[in-house]
Amino acid sequence: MEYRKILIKYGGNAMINQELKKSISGKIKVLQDHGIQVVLVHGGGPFINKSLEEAGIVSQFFDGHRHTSPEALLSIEKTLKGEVNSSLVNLLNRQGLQAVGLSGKDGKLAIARKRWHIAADEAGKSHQVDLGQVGDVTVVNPLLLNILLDNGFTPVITCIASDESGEDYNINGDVFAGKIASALKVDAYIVLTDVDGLYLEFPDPDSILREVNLKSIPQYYGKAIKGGMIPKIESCTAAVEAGVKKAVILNGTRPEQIISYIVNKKSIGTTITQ
Ligand code: X2W
Repeated sequence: MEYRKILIKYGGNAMINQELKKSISGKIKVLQDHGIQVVLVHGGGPFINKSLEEAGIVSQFFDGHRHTSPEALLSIEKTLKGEVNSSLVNLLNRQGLQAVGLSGKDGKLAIARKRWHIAADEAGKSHQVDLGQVGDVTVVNPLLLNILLDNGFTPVITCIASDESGEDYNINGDVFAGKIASALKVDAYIVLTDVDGLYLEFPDPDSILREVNLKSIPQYYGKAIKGGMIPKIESCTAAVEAGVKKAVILNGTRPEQIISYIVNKKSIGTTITQ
């Protein structure tokens, strides 16, 4: 298939060093040189961990969502927007692109709502856990992104957004990226992580699942899909259900995979289709 518009989710685990970030930026330039519009959505978990540690704030996670106090949110937004986003914009610009750094707040491109965590007690009864300033995306307004893309700019978006009343929220990067990919109806939603795809038996490369469809996904929970892979697969599933043709898990620590998959159409990573 021909790709015209793609979204790449770049997670903090694949931002191990400056060289790697530089290399990813170079691949995005190659894609644009092939006439492909690229939106970059990023998180920055390890950078947030560091800044919260320095501020003496302890992090607690609930199914991949970090409990976020108002004080933690200030530190998280500073890190994601002021440090990670700004550095990616700089690296893309150095490649000759015109990158535009954004969060969901800019142009109200994403509207958030508070997210509650559902937990089960020892008797199996479920109850809601308050995660503080943790949100979900309810609405995406793709106009600003399309204006930027159609004029040759590269949007670089971090996973913070406000609700209708202006309250700010910290949103899991995978959840956020999946919603943006869905609204843009991209041809491919690429999730960059630090492994080569979904493994039936990690680390046996022959056990990587090359293609899975929505119907077969549930059978892999607890096996190929566990831990940090859960929010990634959930966001891929949601995007494909919303009409994105394919979602792909690739290894961001091997940036050449982006070109192999999109330009050279190699069968690598794990592709999730309808
Ligand atoms: C995430 C946002 C960053 C993120 C957090 O605080 O870590 C929540 O958990 P990666 O690198 O993409 O994992 N937000 C609510 O998701 O970063």
